[in-house]
Amino acid sequence: MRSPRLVRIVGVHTLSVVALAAACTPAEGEGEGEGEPGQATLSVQLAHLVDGTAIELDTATPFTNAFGNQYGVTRLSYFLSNLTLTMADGGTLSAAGGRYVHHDTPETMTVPLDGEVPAGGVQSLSFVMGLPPYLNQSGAFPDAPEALMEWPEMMGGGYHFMKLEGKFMATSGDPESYATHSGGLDGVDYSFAVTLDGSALTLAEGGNALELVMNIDEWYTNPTDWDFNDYFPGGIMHDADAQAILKANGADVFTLGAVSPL
Ligand SMILES: [Cu+2]
Repeated sequence: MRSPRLVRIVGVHTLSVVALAAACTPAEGEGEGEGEPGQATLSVQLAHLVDGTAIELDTATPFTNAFGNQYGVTRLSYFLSNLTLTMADGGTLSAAGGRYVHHDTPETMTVPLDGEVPAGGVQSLSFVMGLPPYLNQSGAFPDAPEALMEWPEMMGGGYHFMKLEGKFMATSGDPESYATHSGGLDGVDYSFAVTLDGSALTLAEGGNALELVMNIDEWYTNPTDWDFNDYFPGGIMHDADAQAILKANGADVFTLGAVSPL
C-alpha cells in the first residue's frame, strides 16, 4: 500500500513549489516606473469642431450643415470605448472600457492611455464610437454624469452613445431645438469601430498628447445629407432609420490632429 502515500507526498511537494514560485514573482507592473529613458506615454485630447472651427456652446445658429440648415450646439456628450494606440512596432497603449466625454467638463476631454512604449512611429488610433454591446449594460455607470446618459429600458436600455443638442432655423423661420441622440435601439447595436491612420505621427520620449477631433458637421453628411426639419422638433431615439444614418455618417466624423509634448 505504498502508492497512496507516494501520491500524497508528490502532491504536497508540487503545492510548495507553486507557492514558492508565486512568492518570488513580482506583482504585475512592479519595476516598470514611468519616465524610463526612451519610453513614451500618451493622453488623447478631444477637440470638437464644426467646419474647422472650435465650437462654443450657445443657442445661436452660426453653422450651416450640408443640407443647408443653420444650426448651433448647446450640448455635446458621448462615450468612446477601448481607445487603443498602436505603434509601428506593434506596441500598444490603451484605455479599456467606456469613457465619457462632455464638452463642458474639460477633465473629460483628456483620456490618458495606460502603459508606456518605446518612443517612435505610430501606426493607428482605434476606438469604438459609443458603447459596444458588452459595455452597454443598464446600471454599468451608476453615478453621474455617466448615469445621465441612460437610455430608456423600453427602447432596449443601456446608454446614449451621444447627446448632441442645439438650435436650428426651421423652415417656419423660427429657431427650433434639435437633439441628435444616438444609441442602441431594441437590441440593434449602432456603435461603430473607428481606426485612424497615424503613420505620419511620432511619439517622443516622455508624455505626449494626441489630438482626436470630432468634426461635428460630418454627422450630418456623407453619405446622407441630414435635414433637421425631417426629425425635429421631436426625437430620433425611437427612429431606427435615423440611428442607421448617424452610424453611417459617423464613419468619417473623427480625424487625428497633431502630437504635442504633455
Ligand atoms: Cu435621448
